[in-house]
Amino acid sequence: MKNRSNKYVISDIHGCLKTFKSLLDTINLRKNDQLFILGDFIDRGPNSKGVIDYIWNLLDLGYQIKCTKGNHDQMMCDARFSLELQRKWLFNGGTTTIDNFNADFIQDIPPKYFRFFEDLPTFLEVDHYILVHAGFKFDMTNPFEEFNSILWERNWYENINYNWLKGRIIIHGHTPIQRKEMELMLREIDSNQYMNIDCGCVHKKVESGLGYLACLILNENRLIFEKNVDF
Ligand SMILES: [Mn+2]
Repeated sequence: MKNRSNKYVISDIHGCLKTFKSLLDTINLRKNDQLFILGDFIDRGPNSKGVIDYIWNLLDLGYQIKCTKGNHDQMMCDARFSLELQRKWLFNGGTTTIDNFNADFIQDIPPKYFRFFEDLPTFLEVDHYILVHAGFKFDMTNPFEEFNSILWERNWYENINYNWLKGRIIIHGHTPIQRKEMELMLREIDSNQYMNIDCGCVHKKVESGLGYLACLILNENRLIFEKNVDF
């Protein structure tokens, strides 16, 4: 029996709609819960369009979902503006996304999908957590303003400015890590003040510890792993 509201964080769904849905079943998401999704909704997986449609459907039904933007979501938006950027996106998994939309060209994708991504914040602050897709560059006066790092940064733990961070904990995705490593990271979350929740859902190699959609329950400091069921 679940009698209080939970705060769930997931990331990097990458078009894996079936896995996303089965995770929501597993956690038994309710309308008084809050679900935070940290970007990279699309690309590589089989149903990118379906992931966005399903999130809209849940929002229409009154579920509380807040999202941040990922580099793939930004790449799709940028792909409209030059052939070079389009090539970059297609090379990074955009071809499957174009197919999902039954589109021959990016211009055939309905504008509302681009608008959804464009309107997403780059980070969220929830309680003493900072939720972000990739990470931060800490040699900036204000890391919140370094848009490119927020979407793309990797290997930034050694550069954390704990004076700036104060008591806050950064929750992020973007860089797939193995399930075991994630479980270890959770044990250190309070001293490290960071936590990676990307278990490489779309990289279905469960034997090497990837291929899970991970979900962090913020208020319980607990992880749930949903095995990829999309392919
Ligand atoms: Mn990413």
